[in-house]
Amino acid sequence: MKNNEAPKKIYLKDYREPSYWIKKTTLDVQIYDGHTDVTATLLLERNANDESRKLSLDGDSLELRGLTLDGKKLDDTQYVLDAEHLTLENLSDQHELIIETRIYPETNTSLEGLYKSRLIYCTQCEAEGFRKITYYLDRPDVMSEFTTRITADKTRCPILLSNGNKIDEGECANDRHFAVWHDPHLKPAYLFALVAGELSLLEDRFTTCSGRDVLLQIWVEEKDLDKCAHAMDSLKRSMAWDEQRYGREYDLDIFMIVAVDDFNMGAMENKGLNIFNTSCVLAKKETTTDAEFQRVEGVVAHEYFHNWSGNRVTCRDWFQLSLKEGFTVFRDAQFSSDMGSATVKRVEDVLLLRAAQFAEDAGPMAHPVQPDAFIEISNFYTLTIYEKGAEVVRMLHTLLGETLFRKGSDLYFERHDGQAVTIDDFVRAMEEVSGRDLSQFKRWYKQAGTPELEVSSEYIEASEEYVLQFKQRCRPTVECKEKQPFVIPVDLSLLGDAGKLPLNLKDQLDPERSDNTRMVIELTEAEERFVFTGVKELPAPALLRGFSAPVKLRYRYTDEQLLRILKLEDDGFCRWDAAQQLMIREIDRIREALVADPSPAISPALVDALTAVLADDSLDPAMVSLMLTVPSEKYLNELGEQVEVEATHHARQLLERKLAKALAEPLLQCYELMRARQAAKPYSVVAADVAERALQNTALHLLSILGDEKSLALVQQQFAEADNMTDELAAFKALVHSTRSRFDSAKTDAIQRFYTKWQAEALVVNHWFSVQASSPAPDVLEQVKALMTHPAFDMKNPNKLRALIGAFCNNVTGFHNANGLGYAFLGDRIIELNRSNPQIAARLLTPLTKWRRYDEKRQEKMKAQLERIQSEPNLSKDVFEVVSKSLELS
Ligand code: B3K
Ligand code: ZN
Repeated sequence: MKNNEAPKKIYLKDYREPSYWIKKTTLDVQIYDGHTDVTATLLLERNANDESRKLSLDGDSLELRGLTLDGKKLDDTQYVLDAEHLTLENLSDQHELIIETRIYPETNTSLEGLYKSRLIYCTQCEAEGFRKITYYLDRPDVMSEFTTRITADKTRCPILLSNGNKIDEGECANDRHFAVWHDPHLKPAYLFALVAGELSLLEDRFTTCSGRDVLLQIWVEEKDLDKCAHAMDSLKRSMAWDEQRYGREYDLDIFMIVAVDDFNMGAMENKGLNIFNTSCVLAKKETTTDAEFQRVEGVVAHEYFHNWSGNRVTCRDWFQLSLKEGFTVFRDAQFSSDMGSATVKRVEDVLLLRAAQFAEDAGPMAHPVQPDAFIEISNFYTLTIYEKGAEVVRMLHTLLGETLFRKGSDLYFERHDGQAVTIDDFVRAMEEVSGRDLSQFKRWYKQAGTPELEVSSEYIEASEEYVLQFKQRCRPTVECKEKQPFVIPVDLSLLGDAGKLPLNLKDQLDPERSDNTRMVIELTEAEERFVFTGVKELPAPALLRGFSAPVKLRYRYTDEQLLRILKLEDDGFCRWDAAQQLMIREIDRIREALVADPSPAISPALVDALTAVLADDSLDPAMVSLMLTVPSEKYLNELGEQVEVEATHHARQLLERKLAKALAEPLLQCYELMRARQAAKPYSVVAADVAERALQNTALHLLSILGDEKSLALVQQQFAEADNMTDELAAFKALVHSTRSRFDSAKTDAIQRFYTKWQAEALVVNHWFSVQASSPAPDVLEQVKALMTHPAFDMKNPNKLRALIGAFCNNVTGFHNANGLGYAFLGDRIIELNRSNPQIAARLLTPLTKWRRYDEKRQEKMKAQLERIQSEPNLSKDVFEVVSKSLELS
């Protein structure tokens, strides 16, 4: 996009069906060293619902070399070609159009369309990348039958893959060979994929519920073949789970996963040929942390589940993106809960929502789960579409219950199989099976922003009544100033001194959804009041159990009430949240006290409560670990109106120090116990073992803060002895992030050793970058700049960019250093990346977009960088949209 051109905004309200359908798409792809020639044969059929006889095909960065309509070559007076379209007019009802284009995968650094990752040719077409391969109706409602012939050099590209089943292969002249793939399922172009290169294979099989035999293949570079077992196992479990839980069976004879190093996101659900970032496939204990093992499992499942929620039933247009993404994230979250610990998974999801999605909702890129306008769709693969979208589906599940929800999803899949549909179609299926009117519920899709739920209570001892008063409000966002009330399911219970109290509502609710001591009430009004009767003592209300709605809850809990919830509530999320709230309070107190006292005391009640948590054998060690984890700076900074960079950092650091000191003894015991348990058995990633390592390493982190000889020795010992990456990385981080001078030489030594040991493992080297980039050291920016010149760094590889630049920009004290140099550094990188990889540039920009939340001086400096980026010539649509929205007057 040139600076003086206004970029076009696309609106949901302007949706129109295409003028033509593409019944069949036959691709002939000739890969040569340096360029690739693509011949696309399109069988066109006029859309009877549309009068136009004009066909405007999308194209981007293509070299048109020939156009043949029904066997006749067209000259350039017979079509119109501009930078984004190839247009033909006065067409008939049916045509065969042959388009010849030349493309340059070797120099395609955008990682969209056909590109080369190291030695492997691969594609990424979602959302609008297919138009970088050939001219096409590159929109998800145009579904076509694809046949793809790939021809390439036999030695350089022995493996040739595309969607569907291989129907032919053979040799050609000049040491070349070909393969022909046919996909019997109609699909939009965004699900097209092609891979060519030298790849090694892990193979397995799966028998579906109806007895069909499916070949499973994972293709990777040979050196990584020993890291595929976990992904294969995850795939088989996903296939079985989707049959059991959703009645969805796989539909081709082969399912392939290919791993490549250069990939803009985690993975892509192309029909029958998923392409993955290596970071979401490869796993083995020496090189992979537990969190990464779980991510591999989750992403493999997510992409596999898309085969139904996304591929068989796809989106009509990109405004419906959350139809497939929100639903599929919900499905993968259910899967992960079933495979591991449901509470831990829930807490992790809430952490992400609160620290990042709520921030998105409060920032300039805020948009509804179903956006109504965009400039560049790539900017809308957001936490709102994915995570909030999943929360919305989760609320539907809560409101309908498992049985009706399943009926609704069955109806949705059956009714719309093979179609490109909308979010309304999904909700309609849920309405039909439940008989509920979900029109108000749909506001979750239409209104952006995080609702704030203020709750107050009153206990009337004389009448034994307990009143809960709810007020919801949602701040205005660009697309909607006056928000209408949301439907908010509030899962709650009341805790007395000795445990749960029976719940009796004055105005009876559906008894099926409430048992005696727990119920889900549904808020629908801006203000509502619920009266519980027969309440014999002043209770502590456990509100939003399981985080039943993505809202900001405000209730003035007393410390005593939080401690009671922490002790007595059976919902793990609420217990954890009570611990978090106690810590947040403590941090607030410290921040205030610090003005007069450099070392304020912390509340003994908190220490006692955490001591009890540590001593409680009945608790899952993973929960203990989470409860001992002080809220992140990122989350703390979300809580107030204005971010107080230094004050929050210091108060948080102080709380950690004081807790470490006060809990030193039980922490050490716990650390040793977990280590001993681990030492007594072989490594495994079952939830119970992951939990023990999590607690061991949380304890190690806190102990390392003590900074004494003993803790240094402990960390060094773990670093030296670890036989798995979870433990090794935890120790490495403890060394590198230590602010104690006693750790200095061990730190330098560890940085050296870690790199020397792992230099051949790209994914481990990414940890090496990100641990250093997230260090609290005052000279972290200098270190990051130095690391950019390290031979292992590569500006073209998104994983490396995220590991070094991304980690630094999320390092609150480093990036937001008052000198503003962090901002200028990011500005430089964005300007560079705007040219090579606009998608990644726009994404890395996120921390700068939040400039309005900082003090005046920082605001000025952040804004200056945004303005500098905005004034760049040839700004990509991606970066333009984010920068201009950030600078718009609010
Ligand atoms: N559907 C892809 C994301 C594509 C992003 C394009 N910019 C991965 C996923 O959500 O499964
Ligand atoms: Zn997805």
